[in-house]
Amino acid sequence: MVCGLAFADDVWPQSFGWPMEHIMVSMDGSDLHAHVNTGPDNRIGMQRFGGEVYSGAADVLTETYYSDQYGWVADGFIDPGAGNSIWIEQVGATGGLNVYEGGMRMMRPSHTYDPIFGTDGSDSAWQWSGMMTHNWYSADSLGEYEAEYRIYVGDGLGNALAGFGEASVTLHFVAVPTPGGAGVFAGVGLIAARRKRGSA
Ligand SMILES: [Cu+2]
Repeated sequence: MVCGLAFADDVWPQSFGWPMEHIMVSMDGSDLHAHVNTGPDNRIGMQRFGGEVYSGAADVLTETYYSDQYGWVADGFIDPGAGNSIWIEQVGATGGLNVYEGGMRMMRPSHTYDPIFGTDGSDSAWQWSGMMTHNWYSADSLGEYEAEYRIYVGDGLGNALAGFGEASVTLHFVAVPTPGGAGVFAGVGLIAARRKRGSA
C-alpha cells in the first residue's frame, strides 16, 4: 500500500532538550518586547545522533548537531493590526549555524523543515504565526554558536511599519558530543580552545 503520509517506521529528529526554552514576545501598546533566559553561560546544547536518518524533509538534520529547545511564544495578547504580522529577522549568526522551520514539538511529522533565517539562501526575515514555534537549529561542527534577532511589526511582505517599537534577542548554542558517546573529552577540549581564541 502506497498511500498515507506517515509510517510506523518513520524516524523524526529528537526533542531531547527539556524543559522547553521559550523566547517570550510581548506587545505593550505599539512596543514590542522579547526575553529569553539563556545566555553565553547557559547555552542550549545541540547533539548529533549518529546513524539516525530522518524521514522526509527532516532529512536536512541527518548527521548534524541540532536542537529544537528554543521556541517563540506570545506572552499575552499580541495584536499588530489587521493585515500585519510579527516578523523575526536574523541580523547576525555564527557561520555554520543553520535554521529550519519547526512548530509545536509534539507535531514533528508536520513541520516543513524549510530553510529559514538565511539558511540556503532563504530570506533573513521569517513571518511568525504567533503560535508556539520551535524551529530547528543545526550545525555540522562542534563549538559555540549565536544568532541575533530583530523582532518587528511588518506588513504581509515583511516591510517594517513605522509607529511600532522593535525588540531584539540573542540565542546561544553549543554543539556537544552526545552523552555517553566516544570523544566527549576531545569535544570539550575543542570547545575550550574556541572560547579561548574568541576572548583573545
Ligand atoms: Cu514550547
